[in-house]
Parts: sequence; structure tokens; C-alpha cells
Amino acid sequence: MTGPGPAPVKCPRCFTALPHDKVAWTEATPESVAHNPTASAYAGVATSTGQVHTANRPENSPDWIPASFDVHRHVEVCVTCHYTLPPMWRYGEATCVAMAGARYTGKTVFIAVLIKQLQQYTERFHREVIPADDETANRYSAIYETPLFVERGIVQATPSAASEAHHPLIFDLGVWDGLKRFLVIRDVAGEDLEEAKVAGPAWEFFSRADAVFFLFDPLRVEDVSDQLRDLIPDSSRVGGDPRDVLRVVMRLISGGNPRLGVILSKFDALQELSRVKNSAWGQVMGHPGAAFNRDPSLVNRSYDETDGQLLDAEVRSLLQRLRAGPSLLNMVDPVTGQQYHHRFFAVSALGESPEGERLHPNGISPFRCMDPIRWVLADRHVLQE
Ligand SMILES: Nc1nc2c(ncn2[C@@H]2O[C@H](COP(=O)(O)OP(=O)(O)O)[C@@H](O)[C@H]2O)c(=O)[nH]1
Ligand SMILES: [Mg+2]
Ligand SMILES: [Zn+2]
Repeated sequence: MTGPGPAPVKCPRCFTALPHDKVAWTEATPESVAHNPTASAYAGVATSTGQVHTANRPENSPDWIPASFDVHRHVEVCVTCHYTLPPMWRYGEATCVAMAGARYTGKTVFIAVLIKQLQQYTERFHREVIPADDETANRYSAIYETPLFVERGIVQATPSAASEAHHPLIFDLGVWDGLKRFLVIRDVAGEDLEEAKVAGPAWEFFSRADAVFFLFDPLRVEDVSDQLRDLIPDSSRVGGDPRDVLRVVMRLISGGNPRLGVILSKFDALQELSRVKNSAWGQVMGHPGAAFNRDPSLVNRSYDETDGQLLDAEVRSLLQRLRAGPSLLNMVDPVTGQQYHHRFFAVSALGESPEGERLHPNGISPFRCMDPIRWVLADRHVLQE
């Protein structure tokens, strides 16, 4: 592919760049639907759609529309996976993120809080973060926002792909640096990634993502959970071994070149360790000058690269001390094979440990939740002046 102009936008489901030379479309409200093998393969479940038409686009004609495309009746779909693209998608730019991690590592809560924080943050730039389609609006409200911010409980586990089609969350970030920007997040059910059998078209998006966020729950480390036993309410919900999940993730991204953010979740729990007197962990976590004990993200108007590198180094040394640490580090710092552009992060979506099924009475006080996404967006001139 040659020629000037911005890189083609990616499809929000399969993350394939839309080709310049082909267009596909279908009826917005089809009179009849039929089993669509292409859509089914990429959705991971049997999917029916209206008939999909394709046409070749003449060279250097980005605004060309096929003669049989009726803007009142038709919608553009992805040439590769037949997903219905939000309006004007082709003229925007999308940052596509895949979330990975074992069950109960905090992926869903993190997304719920991240979107809220992005909404607050962009207000000061007089921009809005809004769902880009009805599917996202409904799902963000029902699965993420309402349980956490309205019912003040804890969200339910993300259903496995086997029970629900692969739907991306698509947010419109507004116009930045002259282009309409979208953020796409694919939240994956942890149990799917704990099973090594994931493969095929429905999982290819990992290798084509702009970034993969791998969440890692420090409470899974025995040494940590032993010391915290009396300090934080016990949670009987434990997911799979993070190393197994990371192994699957590394396999899924091979061949691609996404950035890899390795995110220590539930960081509030580790911060609790500073209250464990005379313990090695207490001394590590109590250091007041440490980057992991402050959150500059709401103050700074652009991502602070120096702070990011400092935090990366601190989290690395923290992981070295966690029993699961060294093997995780070896997996993302391979001696041979492909090196991914990666960085370590520490976040707390809630700020405090929940008590059973309920949030801590102090409510939600997120810590460094926007860091990973601002790292990804930093060289795209988004969320900064
Ligand atoms: N202490 C603490 N617990 C959290 C945090 N985020 C999530 N959790 C807990 O982790 C559990 C699983 O979270 P969830 O987002 O559903 O995980 P997912 O399965 O990875 O999507 C929740 O029920 C919370 O109890 C956090 O920031 N701090
Ligand atoms: Mg989930
Ligand atoms: Zn697609």
C-alpha cells in the first residue's frame, strides 16, 4: 500500500486496517438475515447478517462511494470480518486496545473507572468521551457503569466468548490534532485466556492491536496475600495463574507488534503492606518518594515520560520480589525472539479493597488508571495539547 494521507483506520472488531481499495456494506435494517460464515468466525459465535456486498475502490479516491450504496439504507461493514462500522468511521483514527488477564484481576472494574476518568480529564480540554455506537452505550452502562457507580457493588465476571459474541467497546474521544479519534477496548473473559485452546480468526485481533494491556493481580502472590490476611477482607474469588495467561497472550500477539503494558492491578492492596510493621514488604511499599506512592496523572497535561520510566523501574523491582515476578519478567523480556515495546504500570481502580460484594464505604479513589492509555496515546497527539 502506498500513497500519502493518514494510515487507514482499523476495524473495531478484528483490528484489521480498512483497505484503501475495497469497500463492503450491508443494509442497516436488513429484511432478511442469513448465517454469515465470515462474521461468525470473527465473532466466535454463530452470527447472521444481511447480505454483504463488496466493491473495488478506484485508486486515489478516498471519498468514492459505490453507485449501489444508498446512504439512507446502507451501512459500511469491515471487509475482513463484516462488522458494522460506526458512522464516518473511515474518516477517523482508532486506537485499538486488547485487555488480557486471568479472571478477577480487575479488568472490568479498570475499564469502568478508566472511562470515567477519561471523561473527567477531557472536560478540561472541552472535549467529551462518548460511546460511539448503541452497542457500546448499552454495554458500558449495563456491565460497567451501573454496577459500579450506581449500584455501588462489584461487577460480574465478563461472560466467556462462548456465551456472547465478541463486541468491542468503542468510544469517541472527539477531534484532536485535526482528526476524529476513537478508543476501542476489547475486554476478554479471563477464563477464555486461562484455557490454552484459544486460536482462530476470533482471536487474531490481539496481534493487530495497537496495545495489549496485561493485568496482573498481586494478591495472587502467596507471600503478599499471607501478609495481607488480617488487613484486607478475604476474597474467595481467585483466577488462574498469571503466567499461564501471559503465555497465551504472548502466543496470540506473535507475528504482530502491539505495545505491551504489564499492569499491576489492585495496587491499593500492595500499598496496604506499608502498614505491616517491620516486614520486608512494609519497607518496600512505605517509601514516600517512590513513584508508586504518588499519582501525577491528573495534574499533568501530557503523559510524563520520565515519571513513566521511573514507575516502570519500580514496578520491575517490585515484581522481582514477588515470587511470580522473575518468570513474568523473563516472558516479556525474551532473551531471543521478538522484543515488544513494553512498559510496566501499577494501578488501583477502586483505591480501597472492597468488603465482600460491596465497595469500600470510602467509595472509589482511582490511582494511576489513565497512565497506560496515555502512554499509548502520547505519540498520537491525543488527550494533550
Ligand atoms: N482492592 C482492589 N480490588 C479490586 C480492584 N479492582 C477490582 N478489584 C476486585 O477484583 C474483583 C474482580 O474484578 P473484575 O473487574 O470483575 O475482574 P475481571 O474478571 O478481570 O474483569 C472485584 O470483584 C473486586 O473485588 C482494585 O482496584 N482494588
Ligand atoms: Mg471482566
Ligand atoms: Zn473487522
